[in-house]
Amino acid sequence: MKKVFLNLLQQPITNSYLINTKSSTLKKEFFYNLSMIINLSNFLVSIKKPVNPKIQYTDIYAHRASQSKTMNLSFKKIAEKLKKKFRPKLTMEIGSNDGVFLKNFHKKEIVAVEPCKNLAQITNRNGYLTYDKFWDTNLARKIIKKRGKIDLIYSANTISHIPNLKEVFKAISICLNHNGVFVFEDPYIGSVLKNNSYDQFYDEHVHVFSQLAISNLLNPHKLKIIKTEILSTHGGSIRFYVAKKDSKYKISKSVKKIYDSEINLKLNKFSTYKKFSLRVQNSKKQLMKLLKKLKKANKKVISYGATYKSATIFNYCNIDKSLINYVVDTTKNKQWKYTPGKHLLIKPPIDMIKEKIDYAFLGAWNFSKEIMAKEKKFIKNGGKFITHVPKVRIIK
Ligand code: DWN
Repeated sequence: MKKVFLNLLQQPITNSYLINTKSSTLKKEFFYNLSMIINLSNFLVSIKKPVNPKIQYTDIYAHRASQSKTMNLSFKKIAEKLKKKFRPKLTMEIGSNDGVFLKNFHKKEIVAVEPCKNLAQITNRNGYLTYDKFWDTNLARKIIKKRGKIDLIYSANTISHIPNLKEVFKAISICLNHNGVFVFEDPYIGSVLKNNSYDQFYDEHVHVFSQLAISNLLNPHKLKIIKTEILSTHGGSIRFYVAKKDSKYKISKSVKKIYDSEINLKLNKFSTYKKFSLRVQNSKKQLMKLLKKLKKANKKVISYGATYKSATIFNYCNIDKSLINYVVDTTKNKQWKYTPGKHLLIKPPIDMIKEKIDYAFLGAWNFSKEIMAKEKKFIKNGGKFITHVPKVRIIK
């Protein structure tokens, strides 16, 4: 049985940055209802009615995974760790974005899958064979015909974006070597509940995983979780190591430990999600109260990082340019465009002191350490950051 626990109202497609705010452009903007459900038979948290991936992952996809030092370092670290541990002859990445993980491999040792043609073009140009297709069983068969079975499959922030997980895992089991390993990481529902980070729910995050849900979903494909890690990446992620049931791998203690902690957190109970939903409603009230108070006091407030996550916040809370002047972001192809739904202008990074900014809302709260380090002068000069995680507050 599937039950709705949270309604985040009408939302735009988070990747649809607008090039202008003419009424003819606004008329074409696509909105859908973002309601979250829990499937009480396998404990998977998903969007009730996901958007069609063909309108999400286009040749104008904006996000560039290489835009933060934190992520460059994190991908380098995991690439080195996986190479050392599994010594793969052939690796594949699903959802390779602009190649931030691929670049840690030799071009002949890795193949990539990336449905956004503009991104696949970047990595193909850099010499990494990239299939600009959606991950499915047809593609899996095509790849093994050309390259043979795969020793290591890695995927970050992609598997949770795919509506049909049955097809995903079937395709994995087709092309994974007998003793191959599939490693994937995505936002963790345990962290979302702990941090009240409801902005992890948006069109692309069709599912937000728990270990409980993933082990239920892998079972029919003769796949098993051999190890699980909880990560601080992106404000709380979960990394699964998956192998064939009859492979040489034993199940590590981490799997039982995380199972126990998820039962303890009651991730298998509807009431847990309902309570979370009340906290989200309260978070909205608190954020609106704070922003309205700052506006009344004539403070200049901007948002830092035109994240997909912040689209959920702005649209759910109804935050427009009457409350936040504009957004800053380092990604060139987001700059001088407008945020989806609420149409805040996105500027390149600015001198926050010269621009007389009083407060910056952390749209990219998951990089708060990196941002604070960059903006030391702003903070020293009396500038302040606002966050909504784990609760709405001005960071002291
Ligand atoms: O899963 C997904 C995650 C990993 O990335 C995608 N579906 C889409 C995207 O979501 P997001 O936009 O919420 O991700 P980030 O990585 O939190 O985005 C950070 C944004 O902030 C980027 O646009 C870059 C920007 N930024 C900045 O302007 N200055 C980041 C840092 C660290 C900075 O100093």
